[in-house]
Amino acid sequence: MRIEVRQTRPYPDQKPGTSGLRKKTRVFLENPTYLENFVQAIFDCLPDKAGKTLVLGGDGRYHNRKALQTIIKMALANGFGTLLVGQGGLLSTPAASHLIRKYHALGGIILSASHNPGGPDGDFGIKYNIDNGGPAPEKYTEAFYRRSQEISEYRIAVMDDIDLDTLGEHQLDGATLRIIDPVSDYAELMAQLFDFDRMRQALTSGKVSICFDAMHAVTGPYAKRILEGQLGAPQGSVINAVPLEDFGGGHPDPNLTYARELVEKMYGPDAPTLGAASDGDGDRNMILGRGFFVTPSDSLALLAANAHRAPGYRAGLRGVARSMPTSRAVDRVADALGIPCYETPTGWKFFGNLLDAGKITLCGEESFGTGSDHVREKDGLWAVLFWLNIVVASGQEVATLVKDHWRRFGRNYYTRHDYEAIPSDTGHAIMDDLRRKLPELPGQRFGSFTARAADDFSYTDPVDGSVTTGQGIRILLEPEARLIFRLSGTGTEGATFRIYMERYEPDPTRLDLDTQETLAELIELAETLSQVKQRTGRDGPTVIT
Ligand code: VG1
Ligand code: CO
Repeated sequence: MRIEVRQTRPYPDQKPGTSGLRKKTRVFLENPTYLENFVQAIFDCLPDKAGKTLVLGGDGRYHNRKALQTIIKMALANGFGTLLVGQGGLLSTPAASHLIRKYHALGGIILSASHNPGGPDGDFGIKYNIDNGGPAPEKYTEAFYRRSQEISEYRIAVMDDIDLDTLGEHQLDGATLRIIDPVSDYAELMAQLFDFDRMRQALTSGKVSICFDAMHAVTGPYAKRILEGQLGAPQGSVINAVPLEDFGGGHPDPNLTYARELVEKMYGPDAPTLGAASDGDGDRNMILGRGFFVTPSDSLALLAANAHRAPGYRAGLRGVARSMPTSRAVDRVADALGIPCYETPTGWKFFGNLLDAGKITLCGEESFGTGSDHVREKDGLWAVLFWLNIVVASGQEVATLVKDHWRRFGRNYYTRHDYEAIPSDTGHAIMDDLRRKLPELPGQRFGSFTARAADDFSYTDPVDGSVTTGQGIRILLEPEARLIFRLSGTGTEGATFRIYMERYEPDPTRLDLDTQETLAELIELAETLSQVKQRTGRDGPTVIT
């Protein structure tokens, strides 16, 4: 194995966002060494990599295999001792997180642009996870970026491509490369957390049924093996199960708009008990009952309230956490359980310290992300199995579980409106103006609401004291409601402006209202304050969740 040191020059735009470096696939294809520069920048920031283990895989999208071959050769040239690579180049984000932990790896590289479409005209991405299995915290991502701005060379082994499809071990000049089954370690972990015996009984007897839409993304093989294989759900319970480079031309985002096949089934006459979908890299989840959609914020609250029904969580929860824009439904459950509830900035990297320190057991985001201390990423299939376990153990319909939850805790009506791909300048100008308005907001009356407080969210990590500022404009209202504005950190085109609206309803006779109607006054207030429609010339959001 010959190692070459090749000259290169920095690219100015390699700053990781909410979840790694995410760009148009074209950027990776058209700029030679774009991937190499970023990977070398990561490796340069890891001082003790000699002989260590690195986990590698991706969501199978276009360019996954080629990029992986390059990264393998670079990892070998940079002195790693063992490489664990998912067969076919596949690893879901949560499975990669688990492998890093289980095999005490130094870290892992996951190739994915998550729920963004793939293909030459779609998106591609690369993220690094540290030794706890979680996304690299900001002090790492900032260091990667700084390094990428001064990089002048990268190291690569000159060798043939590795056969990614055959399981087994390769010895390469003292280093070991293992092509591993991407599913088995993960499946074993799930069996430890949930009541597989009871779930199998319910599924094979037909008492409970499920439809899981893998959206032609990475969870297909995982869901097939676990739901149909281990738990005995009838063949065909998992749909769109084969991972494709272009996700079958679809948008692997599990929401009511993009998971159309599943939604039609769940609102049709033969709907199964539970419907679910996951995203490109397998960390997001959407939960549906018969003719019923569970908002991700409610899902987190309900999992917290019912966690004791699953064997892995029977001992109770130490605490919970949610990202700032996620609805406050889980806060009420934490109150009732007498456990702490933390509020973090958007992005899974902020949960890592809380999980490592044992301060929380469950956490989640409004963006279809839920997870626990079993790994250090959000975990789509885990959430689905958790719901299945709760449905089986309670013997209740999804809708009944949620409505009972609302009766007990009240309901946090919640919606998010996205204005995607607006000009960057406009996005920043809207945020700047909102920021300027902050001091005058408290005490102001807006229709039936009064602003109680308003700030630009900043977070002090309770474990390491690190401070993260500028995480979104937050307006707290009376009676209890919130309005939040922020710019996305995962987009690859212009800016995406997100508005999050929430209103708490304790009245038991008002728990079945239409979400958009009951939030109409807040939706209008968001427009008054931000003028987003006028300033973008749009007549409404591009996506509503
Ligand atoms: C979005 C979501 C955020 C999530 C992130 C990564 O970020 O809002 O909650 O953690 O995507 O999810 P942003 O900055 O665009 O709002 V995934 O499934 O891409 O790993
Ligand atoms: Co994802």
